[in-house]
Amino acid sequence: MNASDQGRQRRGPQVGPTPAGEPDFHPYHHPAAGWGAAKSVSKVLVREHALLDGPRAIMRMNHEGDGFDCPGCAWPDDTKGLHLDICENGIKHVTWEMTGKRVDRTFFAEHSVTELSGWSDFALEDQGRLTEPMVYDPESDHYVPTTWHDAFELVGRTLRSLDDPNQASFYTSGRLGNEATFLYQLMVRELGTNNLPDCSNMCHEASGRALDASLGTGKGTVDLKDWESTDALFIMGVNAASNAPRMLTALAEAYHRGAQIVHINPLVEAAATRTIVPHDFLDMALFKTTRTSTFNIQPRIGGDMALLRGMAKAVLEQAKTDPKALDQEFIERHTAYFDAYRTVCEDTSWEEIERQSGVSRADILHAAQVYREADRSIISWCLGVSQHEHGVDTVREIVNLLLLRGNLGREGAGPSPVRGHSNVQGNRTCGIDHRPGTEFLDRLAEVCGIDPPRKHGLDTVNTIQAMHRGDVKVFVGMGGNFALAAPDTPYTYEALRSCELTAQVSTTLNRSHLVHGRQAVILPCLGRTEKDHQRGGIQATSVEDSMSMVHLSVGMKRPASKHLLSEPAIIAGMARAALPDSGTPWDWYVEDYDRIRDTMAQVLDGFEDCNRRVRLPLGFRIKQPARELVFRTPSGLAEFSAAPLPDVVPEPGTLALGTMRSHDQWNTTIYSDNDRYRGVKNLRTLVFMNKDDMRDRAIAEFDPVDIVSTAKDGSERRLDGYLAIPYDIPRGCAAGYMPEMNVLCAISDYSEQSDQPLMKHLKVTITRS
Ligand SMILES: Nc1nc2c(c(=O)[nH]1)N[C@H]1C(S)=C(S)[C@@H](COP(=O)(O)OP(=O)(O)OC[C@H]3O[C@@H](n4cnc5c(=O)[nH]c(N)nc54)[C@H](O)[C@@H]3O)O[C@H]1N2
Ligand SMILES: Nc1nc2c(c(=O)[nH]1)N[C@H]1C(S)=C(S)[C@@H](COP(=O)(O)OP(=O)(O)OC[C@H]3O[C@@H](n4cnc5c(=O)[nH]c(N)nc54)[C@H](O)[C@@H]3O)O[C@H]1N2
Ligand SMILES: [Mo]
Repeated sequence: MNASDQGRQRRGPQVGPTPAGEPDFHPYHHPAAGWGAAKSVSKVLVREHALLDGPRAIMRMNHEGDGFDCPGCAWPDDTKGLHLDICENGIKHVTWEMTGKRVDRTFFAEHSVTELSGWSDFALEDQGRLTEPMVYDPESDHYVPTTWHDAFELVGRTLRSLDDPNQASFYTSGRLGNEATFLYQLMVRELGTNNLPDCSNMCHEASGRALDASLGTGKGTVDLKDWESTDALFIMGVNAASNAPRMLTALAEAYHRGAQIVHINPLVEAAATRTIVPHDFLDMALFKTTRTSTFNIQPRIGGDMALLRGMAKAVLEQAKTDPKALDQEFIERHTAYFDAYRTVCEDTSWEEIERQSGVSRADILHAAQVYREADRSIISWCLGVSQHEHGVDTVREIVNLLLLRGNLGREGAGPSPVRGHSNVQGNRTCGIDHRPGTEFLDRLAEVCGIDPPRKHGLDTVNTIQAMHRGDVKVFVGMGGNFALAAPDTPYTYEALRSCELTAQVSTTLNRSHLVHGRQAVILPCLGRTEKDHQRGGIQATSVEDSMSMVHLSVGMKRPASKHLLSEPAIIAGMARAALPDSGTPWDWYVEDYDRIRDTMAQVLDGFEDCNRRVRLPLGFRIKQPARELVFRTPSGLAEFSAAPLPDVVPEPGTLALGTMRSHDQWNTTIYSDNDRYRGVKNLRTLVFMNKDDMRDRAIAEFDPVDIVSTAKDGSERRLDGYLAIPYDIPRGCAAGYMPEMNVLCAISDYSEQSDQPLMKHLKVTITRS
């Protein structure tokens, strides 16, 4: 650990900008989106010098035919065709990529790595776009320019020198387009390893595992049309107004239609109140607001499974006198293990359900009534449900509840996870999986003529531990910001620093370039908004959204620098250098991405004829067997689960702390230290607490507090001097921002069910500093 890291230890990393003023907190009472959003957008456009290009690009974003896919979240595009479906945070995100600022060789000559290590993450990213490949020079402690050829040679040579290909690990952040993804996993498997950790290991791993076990598919089964026709929406553990803002439009439409909208979240987030429909300019002009909620429930952190169990119990109790409460025919024809589930519901007492959920029986009964009275229901969720010890059981409980009333395989009904990064779902579809299936590997072997390894590889947490032990010596980061996004910041830093080589493919400067191995390279790539010229002309890349729609994205902007390469070209360059005897036509693939898609069509389920279908106006939807009531489970049926309720009630004196995003950030990229919808200004180093929990500890608003987490193995981690904010959150719960709070998340604290770090449920004590 170097000196600047030590200084950062107690107060944690300085991630956000230096505050522009005094911290401020005033609960927000305005609708989500609308003019506040518009104002915030114009500020970003000015700051990034993108006033001319910005608006032009925004008009092309998410457009049918020739636009580029918003590189922001994975919410699907409007199905009604040509439609300007944009949001504040999508615009901020695009503008960040299109910034006029540049990180060039002069910048690196002026600032050593040690100096840059003392900068905030905000300041690093704020330097703008990387412009040419750079290699770390240990003599001078500076990054110095290198050629693409030499950079690839360094990566190739180091990979070739390993005793075992499993000594390398290849991370993916969910931005990577499908074609690059396919080439990347092909290279990695041709090298001989399945070490393919990805951001999904920290995100929706639990959802994938649960849906797979229950329904034989790793994905949700509904699309936007279903959202448009459902009678009841249950929105769990997502801050949609900030993280999936285009959902606001769907919620407002649902409300107008008379649908019920139940939000389940320890915090009443802005999407659970009212909105001004983000792209309805008339509504904006008239300040016309629409409600986006009919009922809000605030469970304790981790209390969702008990709440869902209570709803199921209520439905089953009702069924004793009202046979229509259940869809008996559906249960008999399409499901297995119903009796075991009914028994576990009957055996779970209401007292236990109320205690574990933190919700009154009356409120649970009301939610159950909404569910029972709806002909068609959708349950949607995000990280508030998945990043827990019992994330898999909880998502399976969501499916259990849906199955009771046959809410599957028909319009307006089903499970609908909200995915994170814009192509995180496509990454998994196209082979980023450390536990690949036999069928997929067989086809990859046959079509691509390689002999892929069969042994499962390392995920994110296991990669960090293996680097720390010295078992993994090469780390390749395909996008993302691994150093800061991963749990246990100091431990992850040590792990990365013990590597022989770290190679980062990135668009902007970030922490992962400064926390590096003995050798390090930065490989700067084109962003999604930029024109990708190859021998075969301008290339398009395909992406898959949260609802399994695959469509093309075409960049339209002049690249940030003439030295940038596309991600497929960078992968091909590394592959050629690492696999000199490869029979894979790497360069031929990169000349024309249609050729990659032709191979994908032969290997990937649901990609048949994809070159034609992806060019249809709205692209194509990957077939979902579960949607057709075909279940690839051991029983061939949808399987109820009957897990016991976990104990999530904090021990006396301790609190359950969840880490989350502010409104003005994209994961590790921080736009400002404001969190508009939660009423916070000029402050990120905060902790939201219940006012009674504050009173018990003699903590007043803005008092500095010390937060100490205790890991499963008993070890402690701490952050000192965070400011306490009284907030409408259940007793025993607290919340603060990622990535700062990763310092509190022990590497050993991951779910036994999914290996996901417990980022939403840290056991902490909080005392006045
Ligand atoms: N603008 C913007 N958009 C983004 C991102 C971004 O950083 N910025 N990140 C993208 C990515 S990668 C992802 S994965 C998604 C993340 O989207 P979210 O899941 O919305 O992300 P978080 O900010 O972690 O918010 C978690 C939410 O869960 C709630 N919560 C916490 N604990 C619990 C619990 O025990 N039960 C329930 N029911 N709720 C709980 C919190 O109050 C909060 O509302 O967003 C994507 N979109
Ligand atoms: N405590 C805590 N930690 C968390 C979470 C949490 O809720 N709490 N959430 C977790 C989740 S859900 C996720 S998804 C991870 C996010 O983890 P990551 O995906 O690893 O992190 P990001 O911050 O999204 O990555 C940002 C970087 O990506 C690079 N980048 C941007 N666009 C492109 C591109 O087009 N190509 C390439 N090659 N690079 C690009 C830029 O250099 C930028 O600095 O964090 C996880 N960490
Ligand atoms: Mo994510």
